[in-house]
Amino acid sequence: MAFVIVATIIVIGTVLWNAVSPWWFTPLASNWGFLDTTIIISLWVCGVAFVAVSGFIIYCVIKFRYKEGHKAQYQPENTKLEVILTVVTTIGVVVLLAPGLIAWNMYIQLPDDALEVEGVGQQWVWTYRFPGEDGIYGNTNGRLFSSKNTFGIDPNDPNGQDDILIRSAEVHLPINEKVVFQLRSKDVLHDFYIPQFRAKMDLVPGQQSNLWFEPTLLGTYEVACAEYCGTGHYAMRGLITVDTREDFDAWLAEQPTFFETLNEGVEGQGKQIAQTLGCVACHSDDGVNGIGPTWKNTFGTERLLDTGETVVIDEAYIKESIVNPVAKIGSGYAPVMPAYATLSEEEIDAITDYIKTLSD
Ligand SMILES: [Cu+2]
Repeated sequence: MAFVIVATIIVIGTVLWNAVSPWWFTPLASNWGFLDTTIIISLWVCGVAFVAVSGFIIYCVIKFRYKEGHKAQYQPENTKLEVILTVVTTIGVVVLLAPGLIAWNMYIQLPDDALEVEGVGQQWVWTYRFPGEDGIYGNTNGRLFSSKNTFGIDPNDPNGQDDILIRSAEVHLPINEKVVFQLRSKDVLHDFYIPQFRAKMDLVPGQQSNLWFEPTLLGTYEVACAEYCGTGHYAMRGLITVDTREDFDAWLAEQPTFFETLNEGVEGQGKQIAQTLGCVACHSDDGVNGIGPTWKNTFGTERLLDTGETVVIDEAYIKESIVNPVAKIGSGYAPVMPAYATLSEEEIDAITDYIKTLSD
């Protein structure tokens, strides 16, 4: 009897939990309502099966409990029951699978009339590129990556000159317009995921993957990397702001083209390099320590090292830490920073200058 009571409480509790739980989807902000429908259909199929099977077990425990003089019967064949179970199970499995196949088919049919944006993932930042006025992206090549050309765009390709580069983690999109994200990764597997859009796609190094959706709600939404990609994975966050078309156009007009970034002065270059190399994923500029120590108000101060010695944070220490990070590890930090030995003297100076400006 104890089993019957416990099982009944579990079944009723599970149903109630699903009915009244505050844990539910965030409000939908894209066209992908069908994905919610698919999940709800699956929940219903599984829920009905769970209640039916549990109910049947509870019924059997009560009905066939031990009684003096009663004997079990052996009934190896029951065609009618087998047919019913096979048909019901088949319907259940079809209802579980079919909506997912339909949704996937819609998901991979890219619309022709969509806005195109390239999303680039790297450990541990997102950046974006629009094809510019000509609507054609410039060719890219992994060999061309540098701190000045973080997208690896061919500087001799005329199609690339007007490409608009978003060298920060925040990108804007116009509301109620279809958008196709062409996704590529510079290093390892990442996954571009915006929970409110129900849209998600892996980035595979050496390949382009596509993700399309249509934002339907104004607002700012977080892009979370949904594929474990190293120590800084949790910090690999981006933002998508959905604007009206006018606001979007105004924002886009402020962003630099590839041609402009090639010819920009040294001012702000350190910040830009820190941004695009991904330094900022671990080193904040607001005083909060992350995977690495913050850069805010640290220049000129002393740092305790894991060896127990202290070191003054001066230009020499910063430069050494960029090209050979494990030489002097701050106490309490893991030696996980990659060495940036290929940066030019000029680039290292730019980053060092930038770090200096962050101290009063
Ligand atoms: Cu990632």
